[in-house]
Amino acid sequence: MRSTAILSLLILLSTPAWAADPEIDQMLRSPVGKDWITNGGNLTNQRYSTLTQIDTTNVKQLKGAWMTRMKGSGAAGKYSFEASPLVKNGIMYVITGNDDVFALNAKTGEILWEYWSGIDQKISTACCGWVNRGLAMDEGLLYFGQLDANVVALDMKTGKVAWKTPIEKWENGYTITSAPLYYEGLVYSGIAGGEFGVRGRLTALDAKTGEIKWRWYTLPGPGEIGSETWPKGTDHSMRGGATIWNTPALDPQLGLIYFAVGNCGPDYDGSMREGDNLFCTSMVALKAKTGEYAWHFQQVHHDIWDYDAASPVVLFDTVINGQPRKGIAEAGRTGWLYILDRTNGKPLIGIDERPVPQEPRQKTAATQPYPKGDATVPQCAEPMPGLEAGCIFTPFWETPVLVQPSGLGGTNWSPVPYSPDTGYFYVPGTIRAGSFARYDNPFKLGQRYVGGTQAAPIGTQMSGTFTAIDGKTNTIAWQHKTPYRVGGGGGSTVTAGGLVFRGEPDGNFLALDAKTGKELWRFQTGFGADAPPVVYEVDGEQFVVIATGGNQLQGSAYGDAVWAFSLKGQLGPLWPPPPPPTVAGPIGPIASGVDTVRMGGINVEYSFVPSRVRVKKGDSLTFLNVGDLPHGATAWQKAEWDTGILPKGDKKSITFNQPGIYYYICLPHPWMYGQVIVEE
Ligand SMILES: [Cu+2]
Repeated sequence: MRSTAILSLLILLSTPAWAADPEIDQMLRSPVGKDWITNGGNLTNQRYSTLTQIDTTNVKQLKGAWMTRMKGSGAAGKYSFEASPLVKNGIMYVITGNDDVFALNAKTGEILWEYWSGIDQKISTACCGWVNRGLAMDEGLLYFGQLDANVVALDMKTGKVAWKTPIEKWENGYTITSAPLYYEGLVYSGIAGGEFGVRGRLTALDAKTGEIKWRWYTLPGPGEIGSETWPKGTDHSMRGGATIWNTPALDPQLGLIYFAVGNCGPDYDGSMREGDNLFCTSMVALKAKTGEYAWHFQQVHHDIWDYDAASPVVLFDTVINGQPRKGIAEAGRTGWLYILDRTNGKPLIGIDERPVPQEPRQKTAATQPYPKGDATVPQCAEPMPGLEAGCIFTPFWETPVLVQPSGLGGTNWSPVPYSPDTGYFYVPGTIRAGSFARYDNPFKLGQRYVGGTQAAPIGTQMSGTFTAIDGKTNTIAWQHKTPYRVGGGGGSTVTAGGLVFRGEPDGNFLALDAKTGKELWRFQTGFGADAPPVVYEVDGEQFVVIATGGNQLQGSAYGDAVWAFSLKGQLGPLWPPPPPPTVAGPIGPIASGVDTVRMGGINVEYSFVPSRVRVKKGDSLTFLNVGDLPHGATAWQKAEWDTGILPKGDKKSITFNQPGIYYYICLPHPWMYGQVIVEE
């Protein structure tokens, strides 16, 4: 009896506090087959499917197998539908921009259960649209973060809440938009809020109970590793942003978890945060069980351009100079792919520190890392009248400077797949210049804390690139110019059938030859196809699925549809939705029945709210300055109306007697713009 008791005690002591799920853990370590059980396919985030039924020879026959609407969830202008659906044993799990979860029969699209999040519709701290990038699972539970900064677990069979753990409060600027990662009994979640003066962190929760096991702050406290890169004796690092926008990757052999960290806050004002500002805009490795620091690599020192590392890191194995190497890559908003050795964080192909232009008031870093190889987007802005045009790392102060890439691209949140067959990474990129200027922006809890602007001046051309980058050389294997910005939210997936699948913001879903880039198939889904697709198999039939519900930041057509395709599919394409803008100008819903436009509204100094208004001929609109700076509204191009410059608190009414569509700007701040539509 006694020895049995001791034995039981020993077993209890030797069992980790978390309970692992052997079947799922094994699948997470393996190549992706018939099921797609985590956001990036498996622990590598490669988004590479070994399924080969659909290949380069037969993809032309692909048609819609089913299309299911998510009952209106997330179907409005404030939302993006960017989640990768998960599939296990013939059941699909999808989460919408409202954090509502649906379980579907993956073969037929029939809805099996639904979870309505009921999140507070007053959440005001979602920087970039209401969005959820996906789920994680083990054998019994589904895991996800919500915009209200809770991590939630649902019973996979019923959709009932198993546990719910607050990580923070949305009122304090914190939101969750990334898909978590599950592995060996832990759920790892990032947190967003980099534009709200938050302190970024990775949180590890017990998968069974939701108990927080550890946190690793991306912003060091006094005396911690990296604290020497912040000004001594200040607490700027405590609100320095550095949030985690995407799903980590994990190497079980090395026992390390990897993730990318976003920009510093305040985004555009570095004047009070002298130093490199770790771990902003960095790739980081921690010990996966304990959260202990292992290594980091900073992509941009002392970031003042909002150059987040927002795309998920990708693990891959390669051979360089005859040596097998363990690699990790991440596509930055700088337009470069950063390729490192994942055992130690050192560059695998080469990254040079080069001197860059200086602006002493911004406390700019003396040098910046320049990866060897090719960038996927131009790194200088096209000149525009009246604006100084600069290149990557051109600094600025209060006079606007046009810089490309801006903070919305090269590669933003979109994932980047890797094919071990081609050795290529498939990198979406945004081309859009930003007019960068710094301004004073005192910190207030839960308010935007960005210290400047990077809006695209009205009339700026916006487009994109889709590039295959050779992982051995970091050079372009092939590249497509795309008519729209990509890289903001969509993404792609690659298969052993030799295909890259990717959506377009204009609703088209494409299949490309992974080796050559040749387009082999295209299908109009009827909604903005701005999510990364997923590949799976049920009853011997291979499917490709994509959420098509548009993207708030891209301006692609919103909706609530999930489309699945197969070789046996019977459904044809839908009518094309309105395409997204290719020239910068006011976007968003058109407000009717409004008599006031607030300048500097919703705590955004350089804004007109609402930015688009419809009035009747003869109506008046009052422009009211609720910002801190003087602003005006002046008709753009040939129209003849002008409020003049209005100091804080002042207002001026304009009567519209001529029907037409009018754009207007603020003359001192030409990146502020709005639209008035005057109807008969
Ligand atoms: Cu202004």
